[in-house]
Amino acid sequence: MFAYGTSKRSATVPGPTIEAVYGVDTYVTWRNHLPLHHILPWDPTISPAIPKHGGIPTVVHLHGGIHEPTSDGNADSWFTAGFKETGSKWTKKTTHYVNKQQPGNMWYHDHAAGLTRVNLLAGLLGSYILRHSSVESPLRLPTGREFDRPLVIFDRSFRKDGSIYMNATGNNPTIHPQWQPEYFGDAIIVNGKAWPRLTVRRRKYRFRITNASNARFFRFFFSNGLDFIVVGSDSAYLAKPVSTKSVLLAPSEIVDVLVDFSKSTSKTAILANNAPYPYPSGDPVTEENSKVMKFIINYKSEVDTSIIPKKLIEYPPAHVSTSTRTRYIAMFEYVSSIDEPTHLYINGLPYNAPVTETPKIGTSEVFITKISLFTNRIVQIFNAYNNEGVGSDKLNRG
Ligand SMILES: [Cu+2]
Repeated sequence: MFAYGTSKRSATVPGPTIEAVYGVDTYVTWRNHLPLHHILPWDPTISPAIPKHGGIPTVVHLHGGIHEPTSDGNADSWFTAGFKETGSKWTKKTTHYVNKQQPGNMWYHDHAAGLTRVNLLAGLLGSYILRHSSVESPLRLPTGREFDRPLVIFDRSFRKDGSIYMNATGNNPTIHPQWQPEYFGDAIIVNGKAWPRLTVRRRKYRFRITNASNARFFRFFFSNGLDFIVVGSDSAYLAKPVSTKSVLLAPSEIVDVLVDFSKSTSKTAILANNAPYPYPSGDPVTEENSKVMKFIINYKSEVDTSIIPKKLIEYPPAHVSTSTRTRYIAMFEYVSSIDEPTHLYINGLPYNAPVTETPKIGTSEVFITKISLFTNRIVQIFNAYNNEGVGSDKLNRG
């Protein structure tokens, strides 16, 4: 595995959860201690970062963070061990996250050009929570390490010896020998464990659930019919809680939910998944990937001072009338003669083409986006990593 941590011994997958406080800067010097050779197959034909002197390039992107472009983990800001070699956009060793946005959930992950797919699979990902106590305490949601927990969920396949397995043959082997636009693993992993269980008290909990899969959607539900009370989506709260029996989560999305185990009529509850893969018209889930996590619910009733508030946080709406411009963004997936994807372009241009869109900070614009699909695969690809790699990063480069 590749893992984030403050030392080799304490590194974990997912990496340590970074808890930031509104208005207090976070500075992180990310250092690269990755080995000389990758543990997973990668493809030299999709323009990955390839250092001249070897090593594995990496750079960290904080997904959902609002901060300066030089701290954003541009795909070309990669660096190798000891900062021996750096990508064309690399500027500095220490990233600066200002933490001046609304409280909510983000995640950090590798973002190196052409390698994000495999570096993430190898384990380079973790949660980042921004807290703002004067805004959040009045909500009286469940708090503290025991009752407010991040759940980072992804799918992986393993060899018998426990190492990660990834098929090394590309979908278009004559064009891209190893590149597969999607990865689906057999087992479901929560916070680094396959099908874990957690004993919970008969009360409300808050779970910040990140879908850190490369391509798998999850449609979560509880085997005993418990509700999810959704309070947030990605890095923002909803205006008011929404109660639902199932939650659909695309790759890279984060849902923030409350679960009230005092409402359970059974002793156990299984967090399950029934999203076909690829979503929505792929294979049905199997025994291995339909079960996510088991909760064992304590018998004893509890005093629970947390509440489900009537209102959460309302944000000012985006005003279309004050927008300065409308842009048309067409995303297109090209396929080979065997109907397998070969590459993705935006407005007919590849990622490394010169910048065409240069919106100004502080202005509002309308983007009309058209995604042309040969398969439903592209929705997942864009929702996952290439959206940042190709879409918003491209805009950031201006
Ligand atoms: Cu991301």
